[in-house]
Order: sequence, then structure tokens, then C-alpha cells
Amino acid sequence: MIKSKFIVIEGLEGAGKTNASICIQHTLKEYNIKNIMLVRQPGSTPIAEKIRKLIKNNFHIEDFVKETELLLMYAARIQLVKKIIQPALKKGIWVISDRHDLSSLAYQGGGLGIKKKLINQLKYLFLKDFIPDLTIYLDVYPEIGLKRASKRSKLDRIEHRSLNFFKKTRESYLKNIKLDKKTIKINANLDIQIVTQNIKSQILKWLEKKIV
Ligand code: T5A
Repeated sequence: MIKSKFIVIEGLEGAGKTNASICIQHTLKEYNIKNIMLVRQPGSTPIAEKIRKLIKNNFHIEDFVKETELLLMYAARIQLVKKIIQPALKKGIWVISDRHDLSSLAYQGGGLGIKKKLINQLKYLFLKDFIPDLTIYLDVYPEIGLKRASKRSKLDRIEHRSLNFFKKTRESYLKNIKLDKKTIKINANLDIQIVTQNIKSQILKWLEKKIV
């Protein structure tokens, strides 16, 4: 039996993270892994969902200071990790998270320009060495991802940012994943069936390695 794992899906808006989390869940089930929990960040606890609403709302009277945005992302993350994710992993439940700390490095770091060192200090201060066992990064061009996202629903506060913001966010993702051996990059610009197939085969390969 494989010990329960923490799997994270990352990528820009419209990269297909919802589809990927369902695909990963199905693939794990085929492998006889039945105890699985899906969560999203920010969110997935009552308090973190309130923070999510606050972060996504379009405020017309006041702008967020970038550090406030970062701290809110971390507040929601810490709440979720300590209340839900870590206890679940201890009970043998596998956790698939739509986003985790790489999002903060990419959006608040790359996109908004907060220093990586500061974000990593924040991470270490509260989460120590708690890191994902695997990250699936869905790489999509911002032009494509935002088009998909705008077709799906009204754009939120962050999605209203400039194309340049999302270009910098993507660059940061690409830079950061190069340093992480536990991340698999998937081309998410392709047809959804091909993307799903590629995710599935990567997950199967990864699972095979875990049991050898
Ligand atoms: N954020 C979050 C930060 O800034 N810092 C942080 O630390 C964290 C944790 C979260 C926002 O918060 C920011 C990032 C976000 O702006 P959210 O609603 O969770 O808000 O935003 P997203 O996670 O980006 O949600 P999206 O729904 O936009 O992205 P998904 O889940 O990647 O996209 P998905 O799967 O819903 O797909 C969107 C549409 O595209 C289609 C789907 O069918 C759907 O209609 N699609 C495809 N179409 C064609 N080809 C493909 N390959 C397709 N894949 C999907």
C-alpha cells in the first residue's frame, strides 16, 4: 500500500485545473486508491471560503495592497492545511488541491512583484517543510486561458488584471518549476482530451515509481 499523498494542480486561469482534478481522482481510483479528498485554494473551509470571496470580489472603493493580498492567500492556506489537509493525510486520505503555494510565488511574486525570499520566509514560518508530494503544472498561454475563463463565467478581481500581469505570472511559474523535481509540466494549450490523456499517463507513471 502507498502512504497517502498530497497532490497539487497549478496553472493560470482556464488552464483546466477542474478537469485535471477529476482526471487525477479517477486515475487514483483505478489504482484502487479510494480515500480521496478534493480541495481548492483559497477556500475549502468556512473561514477560507470567506477569504476567497473577499479576494475575488471586485472592490470599487479601495484597492488591495499587494502584501495584504499575499497575507490573505496565506491565511486561507494555513487554515486549510492545518484544519483539513494535514489531518486528512494522517488518516490515510489522499488530498488533491486545486492550487497551493506555487500560486503565491507566481501571482503575488511574479505578477505583483513581491520578493520570492519574503514569500518563502512566510511559507517556512507557518508551514515549515510541508510540501506537495507531486505538482501537476498545466502550462497555458495567458491569451488562451483567459479566453476560456471569460467564456465560463464573469471575470473576478484578479482575472481583470492586464495580460502583462498574467505573462509575468506564467514566467514565474516556468522559472519556479524548473527548480522543483516533484513537478510535472503538461501542455494545457492542447485539446482537452489530449491534455486529460497526458495527465493520466503521467499520474500512472508516477504511481508505478511509488510502488517499486
Ligand atoms: N490566487 C490563488 C493567487 O493569486 N494566489 C494564490 O496563492 C492562490 C491560491 C483563484 C484566484 O486566486 C488567485 C488565482 C486565481 O485568480 P479561482 O476561481 O480558483 O480563483 O481561479 P482558477 O483556479 O484560475 O479557476 P479557473 O476555473 O479559471 O481555472 P481552471 O480550473 O484551471 O479552469 P477550468 O478547468 O474551470 O476551465 C475553464 C474553462 O476552460 C475549459 C473548461 O471546460 C472550462 O469551460 N477548458 C478547455 N477548453 C479547451 N481546451 C482545453 N484544453 C480546456 N481545458 C479547460
